[in-house]
Amino acid sequence: KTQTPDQILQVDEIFEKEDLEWAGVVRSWLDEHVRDSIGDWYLDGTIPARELAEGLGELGVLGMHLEGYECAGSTATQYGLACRELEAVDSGLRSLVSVQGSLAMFSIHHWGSEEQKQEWLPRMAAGKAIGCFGLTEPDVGSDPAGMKTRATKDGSDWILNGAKMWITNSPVSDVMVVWAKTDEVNEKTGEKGVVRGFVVPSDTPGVETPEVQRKLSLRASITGEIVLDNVRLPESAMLPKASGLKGPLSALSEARYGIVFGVTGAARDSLEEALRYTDTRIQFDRPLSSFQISQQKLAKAFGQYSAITLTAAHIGRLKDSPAGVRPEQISLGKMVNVDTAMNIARDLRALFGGSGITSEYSPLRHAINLETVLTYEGTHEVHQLTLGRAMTGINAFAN
Ligand code: TGC
Ligand code: FAD
Repeated sequence: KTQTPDQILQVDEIFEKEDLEWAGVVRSWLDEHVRDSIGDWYLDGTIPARELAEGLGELGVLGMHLEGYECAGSTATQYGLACRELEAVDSGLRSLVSVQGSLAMFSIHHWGSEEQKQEWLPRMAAGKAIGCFGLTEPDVGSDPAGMKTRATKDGSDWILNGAKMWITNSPVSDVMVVWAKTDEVNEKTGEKGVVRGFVVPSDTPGVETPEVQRKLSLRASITGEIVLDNVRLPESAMLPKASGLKGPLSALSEARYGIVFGVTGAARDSLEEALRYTDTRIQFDRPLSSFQISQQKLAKAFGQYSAITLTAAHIGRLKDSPAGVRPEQISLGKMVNVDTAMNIARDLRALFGGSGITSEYSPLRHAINLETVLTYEGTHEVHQLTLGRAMTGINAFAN
């Protein structure tokens, strides 16, 4: 008699029944619409973002944790469980949902004017408008305080100049949340330059979004630049409530939270696939699953999967609690869960022998995708240093 990892772990004692039922709905939708195609999209280096966004909008996962404006207003745990199912298929799919709901929609929802919310959020929740989020620049990644993109005033208009790099979905977006520095005096430094957010329709004259080519990781996701050449925007394009790095960092907290849950899906899928394969592949007249070394690999991966699932559940509960979750707690989850999920996927890949390097089986695809996840939304090292700072009180990022 065999048991699945989730049966041994008794996930129904970790999460509420109705939340797991919701995860089941997401999983069934993905089985029907995505799972069979993902290997081909990965090899082709693309994803049908527009068609998928509309489907995911109907399913109700885009901005599902936000209130009002045709968003579902679900709990953080329910949102996390949706991310887990999405990333069990591919990190690129979870990225699409993270960028839409946690980065672009959250920024407008949290920091935007009523008009901005009315204009964009219902369409984005339905997947009829695709959003992206431009923080990183060619010369500025881990240290966004050093951004070079500038927003200057011309009468009541804003003029944006600069470039953003590595922006998920910029080439297929309808709207961009772009972070730039204005000429205002920064109260902390006493120098000119305050980080502000701008809601930029992607067809605004002066905006270009060349696609990043030749990626080896996160291939089922579209990545681009945002080039801003004298982009003129009305005064109303600025997010009125965001001033300083807190604006983008608050959105990053939301998306990092989704990753904490999401990567447990990639780990679970690797484990389930390895169990299926080792059960049917015969060598030396025995199934691979009967060898002690195979079982050791499976048991080790299962132990690690259990730990990251419990970590995600804990952080979800904190986020759903009245006090909320703190940035360093999210850093803990992102640092541990991404690294561990990547190790699980990589170790299990070996059980597939030669077949494991093809797109027929998911663990290597997950492991390679997780290389990107380790880097974006704050690199592994940024989260280590965030935790180091929280524990020692010393900022080791810079002098
Ligand atoms: P620090 O001095 O710590 O903070 C500046 C202000 O921000 C506040 N804050 C936060 N607020 C909300 N949530 C958070 N997580 C926050 N973290 C900080 C903080 O309270 C402060 O507010 P105030 O009022 O005092 O001004 O800032 P720092 O300069 O020390 O931060 C350093 C560091 C390295 C931690 C930060 O710059 C950082 O996180 N860097 C990493 C950059 C990053 O993650 N980029 C990601 C780009 S987006 C992306 O990758 C999308 S991938 C999408 C996909 O496809 O899924
Ligand atoms: P760098 O910051 O140059 O870091 C290089 C190395 O130096 C890393 O190992 C880093 O940890 C290390 N390092 C840097 N500073 C320190 C320090 N103080 N101490 C110790 N080590 C340090 N960004 C967006 O804004 N929007 C998006 O939608 C988006 N999507 C992305 C999609 C993909 C596929 C990828 C790959 C990236 C995406 N990013 C996005 C960008 C991503 O957030 C950045 O790549 C990331 O923040 C790291 O920045 P960087 O690449 O410039 O690396």
